[in-house]
Amino acid sequence: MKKLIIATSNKNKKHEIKNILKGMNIKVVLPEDIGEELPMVLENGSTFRQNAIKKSVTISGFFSALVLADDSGLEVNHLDGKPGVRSARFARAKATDEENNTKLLTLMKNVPAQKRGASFVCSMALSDNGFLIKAVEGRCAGKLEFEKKGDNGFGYDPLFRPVGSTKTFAEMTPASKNKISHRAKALQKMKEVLEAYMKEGKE
Ligand code: ITT
Repeated sequence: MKKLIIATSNKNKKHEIKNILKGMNIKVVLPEDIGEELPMVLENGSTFRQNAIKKSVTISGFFSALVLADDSGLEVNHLDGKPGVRSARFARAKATDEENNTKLLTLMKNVPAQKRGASFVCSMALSDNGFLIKAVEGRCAGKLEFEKKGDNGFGYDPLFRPVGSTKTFAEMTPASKNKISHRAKALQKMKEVLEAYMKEGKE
């Protein structure tokens, strides 16, 4: 069975990706499963797509393997798309989720409900042996709450309520989030790419 390495050091992303890919005819492994550390890749692109491609190409060259990388974050309409590619380090370098959420709530303090639109974005790139196979994107639109709600998930999940839901991502079960999230949507597209790529290899 072909092996796919998930190139992320974010443990929440790892679990979400592993769960969503369950049932595919591919062995999904994490770098720690094979006793390796991920090489550092500087995420200095101006788009999620650039960063996802850079991570997956670099890491798949390093491991000489099939690698999936994700770059993701939150775009807030009222803040002209911020925090965007800086989502993980919005408050400062190596910020905690708590610090990032506090900064976002402070910036959005007097912004009324109808102007609190935001979208989670996830770019995913698949590479083999240092060559890009494909990059895809998934989006999930919603609104920002005025305070944190819920304990599940990670990052900005307690502040984000997807369109059509009464719950924030952090109030949902992981299974419910994984049905509608930006990451789930990107992975649905990537599953088709992976299936076609594996089929090609057998021909
Ligand atoms: P890797 O680069 O190792 O994958 P990372 O945590 O640095 O891990 P990113 O650069 O993609 O990942 O930054 C993602 C940040 O965006 C993450 O730290 C969260 O703050 C936010 N984010 C992304 N997806 C999210 C989700 O599903 N729920 C909540 N916050 C999310």
